[in-house]
Amino acid sequence: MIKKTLVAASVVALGAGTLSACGGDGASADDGTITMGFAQVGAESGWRTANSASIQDSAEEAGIDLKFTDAQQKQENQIKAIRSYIQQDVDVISFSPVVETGWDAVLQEAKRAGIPVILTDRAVDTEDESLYVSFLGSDFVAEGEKAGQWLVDNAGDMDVDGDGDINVVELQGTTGAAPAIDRKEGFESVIESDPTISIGASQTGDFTRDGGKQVMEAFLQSEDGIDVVYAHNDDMGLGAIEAIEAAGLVPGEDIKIITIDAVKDGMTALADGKINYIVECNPLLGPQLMDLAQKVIDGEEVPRRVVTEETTFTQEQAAEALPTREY
Ligand code: GZL
Ligand code: ZN
Repeated sequence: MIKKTLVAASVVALGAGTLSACGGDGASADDGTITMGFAQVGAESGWRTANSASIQDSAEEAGIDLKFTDAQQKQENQIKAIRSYIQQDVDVISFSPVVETGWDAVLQEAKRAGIPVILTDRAVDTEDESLYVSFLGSDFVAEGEKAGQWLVDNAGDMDVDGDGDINVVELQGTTGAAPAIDRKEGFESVIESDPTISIGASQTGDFTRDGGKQVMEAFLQSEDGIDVVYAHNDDMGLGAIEAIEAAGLVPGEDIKIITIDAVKDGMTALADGKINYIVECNPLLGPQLMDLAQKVIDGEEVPRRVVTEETTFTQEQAAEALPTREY
């Protein structure tokens, strides 16, 4: 049984990231193995697949007993999974919230059960800071800013149809998801510095390849003079490439493409010249998550926010990086 470090309720400072849970006994085996319940978003993209593998492999490495569920991108399924972990009285709960809002009730239940929660990948929008002990994930606003900055820096080559304006169509991620909201915000905050750049159309492709393809097919019908596609992830960018090629156009030349993630399929398209720039979003959160979980269970101080390291890739850099790419 994990001995939860019990402290008098009055000194439990959940918000500061110091957590000494007081509540029921952990569901762990007698040998002190930590049990973690992880409620994953789904399997919607190459990024998610790499993220799940990192979490599962790292749990094994760390000797953490992992219970893992895939919510098929539905919030109600994630909430159900978290409730089941509370029922099983796991030692720690972690999840990537598919959307930012609607989590307070179930996180209150976890708090009442004395089970610490670690957020990974995406953030929740809550007033109650005590509902989770740490958030490990990328800075999505910065990712959008990097994408916008590359477009501004290369504006001279981006007005493909030569009409004097750079007309961008945007493939947004899942409506209400932190990466979709923040990547849009970051991108727009940078491109507003160049009055020739504007977003002519913007719609969600739900982070999937099929979603990106369908929305791009519609944009190719409804929008004239598309110069650039800004896709919130590689998978939607890859779907857009299919639509652009089906329309007899050359992706990366007739229409420039900027995406975010830098998963293998995206990097391959970048190296092949079908995508022009990718901002990396690192999915390999597993090792840091397991380290945070161990610290939380041991009652050690953990940072409230851990921002993942990540970079950007041009076509030349992708060709160099591909052979040794982990995901
Ligand atoms: C970002 C992650 C996003 C990826 C998409 O951290 O939440 O969800 O960018 C994935 O590929 O579907
Ligand atoms: Zn133009």
